[in-house]
Amino acid sequence: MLTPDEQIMKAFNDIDSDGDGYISPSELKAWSDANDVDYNAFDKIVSADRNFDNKISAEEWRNASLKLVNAGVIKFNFS
Ligand SMILES: [Ca+2]
Ligand SMILES: [Ca+2]
Repeated sequence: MLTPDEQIMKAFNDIDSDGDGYISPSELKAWSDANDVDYNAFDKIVSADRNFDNKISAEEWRNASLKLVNAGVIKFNFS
């Protein structure tokens, strides 16, 4: 069983499909569609792109999604 933190970072690597170390909105949308996740649930994560470069770094991803996971808004199901 992975910890929430490990799941979040595994998700980051999955979603970063081009492997550039950042999640783009289009990568997040593609992953949400493929995994039957509501893209709108990630609104807060997209807006967590604090330097507004349209790329979500691992740190931006981790901080925002950990809050959402803890609040029960999103859930990752990696074993
Ligand atoms: Ca990427
Ligand atoms: Ca950013």
